[in-house]
Amino acid sequence: MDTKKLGFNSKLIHAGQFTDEFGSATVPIYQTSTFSFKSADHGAACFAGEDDGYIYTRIGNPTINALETSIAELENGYRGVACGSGMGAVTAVYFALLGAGSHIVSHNAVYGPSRVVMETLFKKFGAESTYVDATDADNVKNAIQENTKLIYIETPANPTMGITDIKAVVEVAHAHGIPVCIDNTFSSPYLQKPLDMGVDIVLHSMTKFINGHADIVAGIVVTRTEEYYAAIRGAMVNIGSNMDPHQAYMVIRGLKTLGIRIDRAQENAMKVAEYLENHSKVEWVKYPGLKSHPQYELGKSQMSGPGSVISFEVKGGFKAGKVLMDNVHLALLAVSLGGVETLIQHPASMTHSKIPKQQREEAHITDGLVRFAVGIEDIEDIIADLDQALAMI
Ligand code: LCS
Repeated sequence: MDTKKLGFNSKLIHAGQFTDEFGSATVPIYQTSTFSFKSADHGAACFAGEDDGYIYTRIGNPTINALETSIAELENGYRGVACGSGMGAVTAVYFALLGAGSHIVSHNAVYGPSRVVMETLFKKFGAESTYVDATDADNVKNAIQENTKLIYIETPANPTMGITDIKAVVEVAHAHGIPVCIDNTFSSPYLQKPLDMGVDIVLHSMTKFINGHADIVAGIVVTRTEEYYAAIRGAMVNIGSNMDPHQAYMVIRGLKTLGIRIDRAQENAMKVAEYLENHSKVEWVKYPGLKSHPQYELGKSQMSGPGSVISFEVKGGFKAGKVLMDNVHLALLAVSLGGVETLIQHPASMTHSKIPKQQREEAHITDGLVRFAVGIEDIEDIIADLDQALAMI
């Protein structure tokens, strides 16, 4: 079946899938580290790339390949490189495209470790980085240097929910011959398709929406061209940020319901955002579905829905935010997002705590910012939980 012609929700279930001699309805788990060759010549041909037979699971595995094929198709990309975690995917991209004397321009409010790894580990090896407010593409343009090898954007950004104009950044980058990588974790391919907007590389922490059940850590990179694919797969294989076959099976299982999960979560999120915006104890709310979001129109033009992550601050800042976090019962006080369960966390002391305070403030990650990842529970229960916790402030 040519799954490329199917609708998105049908692709979620059928793209990249294969069966075995028993007619298994799901992709089997090839829980093996290595694959035997038919002959010495066959082994040599596999290593030479003249035969596409499997060699070793760090290099490739049928279960992992099913997931890679599926996500690549959902993103309208060339091929995918699955990784053991979202950070495995981020660093595989950095390793493939950066080196001593090279430079990256990135958004100042990306997921904390995606920035910290550049400013600590990659810096140690002589790669430079500039973090700017990429929600204004002119800032990206002005930060480009002679040695800039990658523009790296997260949109919507974690945790500020700032939205970057993807097409504007692509235009600026490509005018200088620089590739663009978008971390599409917050939207998933269901809501946003960066490769269709001219982006070269897209990546995900599949720990979030794609798997969606808070039981797996995983990542993936999808490229538009063979050239970037080969470079990133090579990096992934050599640094060993590969996925495990059982992990791939779990992600495939979660992926199938991506569309209906996001539909429900963002319907809930819209109601939560409106509730928060009208609450007397709430200072501000940032959610791409609210007209008050500074890039509301841009968000609508490049995303088919606002997603289900909200950032907000209660009056009284961090002290009051702490009372809220300590008094919710349905929402779990936990990092991560994109699962079926509602989560609440405090970026300044948790996910973004390794970023110095001054840099956090420049990126609008204020000490009072609370991140709320809305799940698929009954909306009445989510709001009742928030209501009783806000009453404690
Ligand atoms: N990119 C984004 C946008 C993320 O939110 C995360 C994780 C990563 C990459 C890294 O993925 P991982 O290695 O964890 O699969 N974000 C987290 C968060 O906001 N709370 O906990 C993890």
